[in-house]
Amino acid sequence: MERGYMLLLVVLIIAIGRGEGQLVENFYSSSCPNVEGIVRQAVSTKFRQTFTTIPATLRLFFHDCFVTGCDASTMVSSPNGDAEKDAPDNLSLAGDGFDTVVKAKQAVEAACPKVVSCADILALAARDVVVLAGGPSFNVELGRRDGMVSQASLVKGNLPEPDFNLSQLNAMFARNNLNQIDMIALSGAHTLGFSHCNRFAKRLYSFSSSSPVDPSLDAEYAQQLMNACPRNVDPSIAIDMDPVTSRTFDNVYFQNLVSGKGLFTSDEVLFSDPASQPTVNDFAKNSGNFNGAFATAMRKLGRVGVKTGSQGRIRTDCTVINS
Ligand code: HEM
Ligand SMILES: *[C@@H]1O[C@H](CO)[C@@H](O)[C@H](O)[C@H]1NC(C)=O
Ligand SMILES: CC(=O)N[C@H]1CO[C@H](CO)[C@@H](O)[C@@H]1O
Repeated sequence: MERGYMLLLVVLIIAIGRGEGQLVENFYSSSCPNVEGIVRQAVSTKFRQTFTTIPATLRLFFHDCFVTGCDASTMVSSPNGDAEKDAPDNLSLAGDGFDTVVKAKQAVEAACPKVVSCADILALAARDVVVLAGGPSFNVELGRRDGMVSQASLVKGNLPEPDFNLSQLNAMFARNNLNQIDMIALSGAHTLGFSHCNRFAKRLYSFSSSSPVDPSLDAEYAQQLMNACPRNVDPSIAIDMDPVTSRTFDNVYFQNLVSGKGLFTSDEVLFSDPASQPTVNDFAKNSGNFNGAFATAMRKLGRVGVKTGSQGRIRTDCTVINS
């Protein structure tokens, strides 16, 4: 038998033997060979229109994967207003992330109709925005199918809250096969993007009966936050999560944690809890270690709850479940 076929056969046997759908990097090599370039092009066009493309797309991928798996269920719009994106956390999912995937899907459909899932396009776009912001590149595994369910009620309890402590964070990430190092690396996504004031106001004004301001916050940073987010501030006001290099994907997020400038409790606790502090110190000092851990964790995140083979479907319109 020819060598190539032999190899293919071995790969097939291994895949079948595992008995579960596996993602592979070259899933579309014959059905849509240019898919990566097409998505990259659409993402960079969108990025030239607005920087928000970057944080919005990255966060959309995270939310999609943590709620019923990486199946683009978060992309769906419901006429009744009860899809995943309609859950209270929606307010903060910036429209530009959805638009990025819609645009990329249109470009992909023009070249290879009904072949590439919205879930895979979102996974590729999430990698591409990290690269555009100066972060590490990595290969994206493909072969996800799009989910058939998108319900607001499924969001609650599946996304971490900004007041979580280390054990709560670890528990929620562990449910998604992500360990503490993955969790810390992925939290580094907060090197980009915005948060609305209400997500951390408690740390400034009503932390505890003995101390209204969270003592783990650097005093100067706390004052800066109070200036940007006075009590009863307009709820649409949002501030940079990385006060130093908000538009660059870098390890400054971890340096901020070391100096008491983590915006959420869930950020700062990564440094203040001795169980995670060594990893934060490592990532703060060594951007290569952070980049490597982030790339590894993003690939693991992309495997969460995926539908493969005959499960789910390939949507033609990412926002319509049965399209
Ligand atoms: C570790 C637990 C996490 C918590 C508690 C958390 C919580 C939050 C909150 C509350 C916001 C602000 C939303 C707003 O007010 O607009 C936010 C923003 C953001 N999060 Fe997370 N997050 C976590 C992990 C992640 C992960 C794993 C990623 C991606 C890999 C991510 C990516 C982002 C991005 C990029 C933004 C900025 C969004 C924008 O500017 O549009 N987060 N996160
Ligand atoms: C974290 O929070 C949970 C829930 O509030 C609590 O039961 C647990 O004791 C906390 N753990 C630490 C280390 O503070
Ligand atoms: C932009 C958007 O879809 N907002 C909705 C978010 O969810 C609340 C209810 O939780 C709706 O009232 C908003 O219309």
